[in-house]
Amino acid sequence: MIDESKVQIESLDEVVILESVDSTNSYARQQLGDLFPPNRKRWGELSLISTDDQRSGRGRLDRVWSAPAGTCLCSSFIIRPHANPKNQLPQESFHWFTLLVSLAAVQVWKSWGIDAVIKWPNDVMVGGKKVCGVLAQLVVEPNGRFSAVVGIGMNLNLTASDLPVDTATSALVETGREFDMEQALTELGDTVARYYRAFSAVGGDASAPMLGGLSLLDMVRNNMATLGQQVTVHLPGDDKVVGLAVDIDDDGAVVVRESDGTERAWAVGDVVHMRPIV
Ligand code: BT5
Repeated sequence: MIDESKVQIESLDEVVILESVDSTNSYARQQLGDLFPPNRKRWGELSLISTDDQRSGRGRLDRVWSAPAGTCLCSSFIIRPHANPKNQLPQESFHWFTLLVSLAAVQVWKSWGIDAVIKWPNDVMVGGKKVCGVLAQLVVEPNGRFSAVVGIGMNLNLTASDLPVDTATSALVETGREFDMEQALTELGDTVARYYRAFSAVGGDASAPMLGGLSLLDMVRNNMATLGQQVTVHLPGDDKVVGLAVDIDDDGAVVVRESDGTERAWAVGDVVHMRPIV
């Protein structure tokens, strides 16, 4: 169980720790669907719900996210730009939240001395294996305002035998040491808050310089393993496109150059999987 008293994140409006839950994303979406406005208002502009015992976690396309209780830090950020009258983030920029949270997680892992990278569209990888998955969902609140719930599972203290799939790894497996859940959560919360506020301050323009003069897009490009890789883009209905991942565009879509030189951008919603060709 995460000790709530050890989690102080000044930059967030609310931090709620649950002893266990089916899914932090579902829980967060229910909160935003509450018909009584004060129950939604309590979440302010940026809040966090976390547990280390998630019983029915989900990934994209209803895939399963799983880990034994006590090993994986499962969190959902509730993002409600409309709660702040000064926030000008347009709804079209919300699709950047997946990469923004992935980038924040990468920075946290790097601060622990672990060489983590983003794999487009929603994974954080270490040594070619997955350590975090991110799931962003758009929510329309009962008053018609748009919010987002961005969930992230962080594999901290799974042992080798706890790993649910052979494409997964954890901080414990990679370093041989245990990680403090409360500290990890504090670092993640603070980093996401910093990026979110910087991104809001530039009006959701991913190409605009923000932290240290770098744009969100620059930071994503600099931490993205996918670029320069030969990939197979798996589309719904068994269709596939093979090519070189050459860039991330202003909308966060991956640009793939096929063998005839054609370049096409693929948005996350179009793609079932994208796998490197090894
Ligand atoms: C994701 O989906 O990777 C997004 C996962 C988001 C999980 C968080 S936890 C908090 C919040 N609440 C939720 O209910 N969800 C979010 P996707 O790209 O579709 O990948 C899913 C695939 O990852 C599965 O099909 C497995 O192959 C693999 N997988 C499942 N559990 C894993 C784990 N613990 N570590 C690494 N890979 C895992």
